[in-house]
Amino acid sequence: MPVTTSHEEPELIQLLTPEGEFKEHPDYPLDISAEEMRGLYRDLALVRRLDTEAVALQRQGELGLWASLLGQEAAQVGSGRALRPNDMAFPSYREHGVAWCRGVAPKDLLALFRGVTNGGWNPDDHGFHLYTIVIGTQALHATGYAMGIQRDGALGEDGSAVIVYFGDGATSQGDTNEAFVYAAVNNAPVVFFCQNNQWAISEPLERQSRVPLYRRAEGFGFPGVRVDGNDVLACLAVTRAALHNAREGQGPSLIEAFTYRMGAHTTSDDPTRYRMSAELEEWKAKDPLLRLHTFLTRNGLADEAFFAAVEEEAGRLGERIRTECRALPDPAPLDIFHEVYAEPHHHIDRQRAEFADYLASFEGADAEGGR
Ligand SMILES: Cc1ncc(C[n+]2csc(CCOP(=O)(O)OP(=O)(O)O)c2C)c(N)n1
Ligand SMILES: [Mg+2]
Repeated sequence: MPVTTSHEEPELIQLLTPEGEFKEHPDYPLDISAEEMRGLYRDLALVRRLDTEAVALQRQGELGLWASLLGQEAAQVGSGRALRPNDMAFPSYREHGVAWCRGVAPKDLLALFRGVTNGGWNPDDHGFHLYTIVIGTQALHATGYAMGIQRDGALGEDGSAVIVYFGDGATSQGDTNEAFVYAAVNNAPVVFFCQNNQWAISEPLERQSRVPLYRRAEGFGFPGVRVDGNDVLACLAVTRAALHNAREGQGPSLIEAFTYRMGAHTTSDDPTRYRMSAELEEWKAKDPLLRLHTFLTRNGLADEAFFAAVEEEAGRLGERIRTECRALPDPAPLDIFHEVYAEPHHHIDRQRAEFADYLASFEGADAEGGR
């Protein structure tokens, strides 16, 4: 890993420039067909559409909240498509693009943000764990899971590796740093994938670190690399290499995907209160979809008919999302107490009884809290 001192510009791994030109990188040769590249474009366009629809549904009162991935599509699709079926991903709350790559149905993501489920999907069915709101905690879960893989002897070419997603703000959290220590000393097969979107709600990156985030890894004793998070090809190549190394028993690594949160932190936030619009304009020019569109077009790898078909598919997806979201069934009020713990627990039992009494105090209520 090249070591940069703080006065030098950090190296940014990039295969596709913002202008859509492909540049080889000696450390990250990319083995990819034209069809796979078109597939990546389709993923990017469809997850952007999923996100746009979800923001609109929240504005219409159909969702309680939404955390937009706008601008981070390439970081998520590139890394998500680098995963193999038997790898396990641990997301935070913004990884809708990774969820998409892991085959989680959009309506299952929406159910969580509509408040009609406590989970949404079975992690084992998708190799994609449940969303985590508590910042950084999933880094420990992922590290523990990776140590389990190691102890099961499930490494090697056909084995499994783990990837964990978190933000720039999460690098200041104790859990994340503890996970770094544990992963390092145990040589755990885990890839720490930090989407540095420059903001932690209203806190800018300068409030998190005096050194580029990827260089934190060095102090913990594992490699760190900064990749252009708006370049889907570079994200794919760098994550593939990191997962390969993890599977081969070379231990953890940190990928800092340098990107930008183009939207609000969540639909409850107003970023115009704390950041300049010039910053947004600068990042618009680095749009992850646009550069792949330019590259595919210029090199004759995709034609107008292809892009029109993707657009049409996005329209159908949007319609499906709107219909499915509105059709999501409301749970009975007491369902919230189910599956909090695997075993019965007296605190939960007491809370359920109290809540049931409260619900029963309404006229016409039934025993399950329904009306
Ligand atoms: C332990 C903990 N502290 C504080 C919060 C409140 N909180 C929610 S999101 C967030 C910012 C996280 O920023 P970052 O890690 O950069 O991720 P991003 O939202 O930018 O994807 C904070 C502080 C929380 N959810 N958990
Ligand atoms: Mg952030």
